[in-house]
Amino acid sequence: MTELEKLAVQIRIAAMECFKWRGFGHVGGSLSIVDTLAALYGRLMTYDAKNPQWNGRDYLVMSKGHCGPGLYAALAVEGFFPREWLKTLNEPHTKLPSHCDKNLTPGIDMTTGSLGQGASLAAGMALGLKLDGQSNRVFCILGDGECDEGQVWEMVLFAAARQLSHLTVFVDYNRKQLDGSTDDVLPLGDLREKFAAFGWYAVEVHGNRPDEIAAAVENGFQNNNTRPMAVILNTTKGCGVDFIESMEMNHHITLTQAQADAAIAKLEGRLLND
Ligand SMILES: Cc1ncc(C[n+]2csc(CCOP(=O)(O)OP(=O)(O)O)c2C)c(N)n1
Ligand SMILES: [Mg+2]
Repeated sequence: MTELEKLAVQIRIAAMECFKWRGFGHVGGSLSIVDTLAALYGRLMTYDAKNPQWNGRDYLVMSKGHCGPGLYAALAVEGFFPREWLKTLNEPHTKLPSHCDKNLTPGIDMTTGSLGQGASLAAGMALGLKLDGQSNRVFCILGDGECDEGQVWEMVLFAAARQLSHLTVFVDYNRKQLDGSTDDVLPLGDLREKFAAFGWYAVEVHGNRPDEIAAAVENGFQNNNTRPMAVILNTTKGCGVDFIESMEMNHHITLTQAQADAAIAKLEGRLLND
């Protein structure tokens, strides 16, 4: 395994720990985005885990805010806060609510949960930085179901018009949303083509291969300095945990501690056997 692949396994282990103590949650969408989080925190983003508010950092907006637990797992692995916190997901007075809250969690840059809003917020952050002459990058993660929101397409128009070249948007194209497949609910078609037609630098990658994701983004940084970048991630919802991957509906599921422990043991085995 490559370093980024190992990091992705570590993040999946931490995510399963987090869900294990709560017993339920948005497991599918948290797991499908882990490889992007490994690419971001392992290679692409500039940050200081000991000083999360450092103003030289890059920003991440988890616009599909229900996948907060996937991001908390990455932040715990990177040392933004003690790993013990993962046991408190969504409990009263927790610092790790089910959806992202920038006022509660070190390393969370934007409060999200109402789908579509994070897209506009990320574009606003990128515009603000640009107006201030700052070079910090803003990354944003959207769900494919989230792309049903009109607000997303307003942002796509706006970011291209304002040449927000320091904005990179990932779309987790896992083909599933809350209660069905995206093709059944509202087909999105070729998302790469759509972003390109709106004036974006747009690429499509295997979204569960962290090195491929990182290379595509770095390539974009080198070859484009006027357009915002869209990275369409072809992913599997629930990726990395077999029994969750194979569920038809794995958006919000219950999980016993034994199931979580078995998944964690299997993931730990992958690290040991490497
Ligand atoms: C504005 C808004 N409408 C509805 C919801 C309820 N909701 C939470 S997750 C979800 C489905 C999202 O699907 P997708 O974007 O594909 O996420 P993923 O597959 O990555 O979990 C919905 C409808 C919401 N959070 N915000
Ligand atoms: Mg989806």
